[in-house]
Amino acid sequence: MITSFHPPPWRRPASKIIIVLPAYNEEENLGTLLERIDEAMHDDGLAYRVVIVDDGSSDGTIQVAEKYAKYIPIWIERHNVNQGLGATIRDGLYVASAMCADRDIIVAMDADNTHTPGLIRSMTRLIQEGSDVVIASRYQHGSYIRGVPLHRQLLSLGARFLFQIVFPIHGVRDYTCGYRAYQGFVLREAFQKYGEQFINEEGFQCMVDILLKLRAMGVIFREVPLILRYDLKGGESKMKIAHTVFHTFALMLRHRFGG
Ligand SMILES: Nc1nc2c(ncn2[C@@H]2O[C@H](COP(=O)(O)OP(=O)(O)O)[C@@H](O)[C@H]2O)c(=O)[nH]1
Ligand SMILES: [Mg+2]
Repeated sequence: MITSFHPPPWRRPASKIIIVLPAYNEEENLGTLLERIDEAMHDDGLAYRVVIVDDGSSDGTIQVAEKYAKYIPIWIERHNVNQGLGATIRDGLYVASAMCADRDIIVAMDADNTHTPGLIRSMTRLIQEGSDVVIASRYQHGSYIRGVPLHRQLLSLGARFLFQIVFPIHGVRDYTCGYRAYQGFVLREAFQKYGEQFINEEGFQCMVDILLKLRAMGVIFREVPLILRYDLKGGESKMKIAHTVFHTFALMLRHRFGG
């Protein structure tokens, strides 16, 4: 006898990927990146959407985003004036966590076309296997870095060792890379716990700050080896080095000694 099956009542819709792109004057890079993201998602059969936060760009970033919104589900957030990476990542992650369903995964990456979109597959896989946050890491066996100036490599390496000593996090070596996947509900819980203070660092040091706050929530972290194609980057890096180093130290002291 053939029994007819019902869809199980507990089964929730499959994961969707929400990709957050903080963009400041990325006209040159954004279009190519969106095409590469779309191909990677299509290859993997993953349902996805993109959240672009334009941080008061003075070039054609918005026009590029609008052009691709005809083909790809893109949500565009705009800052009228430049507010820095911290506020931009905060708004992008907030919008993404507000729109995500229970099993959705949020991926943040640079909009400068240096982060390889094909990695989203293994990052989301690890989330589905039980991690809460997955970092694309320069310090895992199999990572490959092309075109990053030596002084930038040394800075990231310095941050790595310092933070591993002062704030060891099981599973984390790369504290500063912005390419990460988050279990959507974990971000939602973080916004509930910390409110606006979840991401309150203005500059690039927000990346470390986010990790330290999630660490305090007992989140499970893992890493995948990053392929970083800095050689594909159009235009200059927007990181203000001295400013970021100073604020990263200040942040470390604040987390260590409170206040
Ligand atoms: N919102 C915002 N985003 C920024 C700013 N500066 C850089 N970004 C974005 O942050 C990401 C990282 O900047 P990027 O120049 O790639 O830094 P690098 O790769 O570390 O040299 C990119 O997606 C930039 O568009 C800024 O002032 N505001
Ligand atoms: Mg970059």
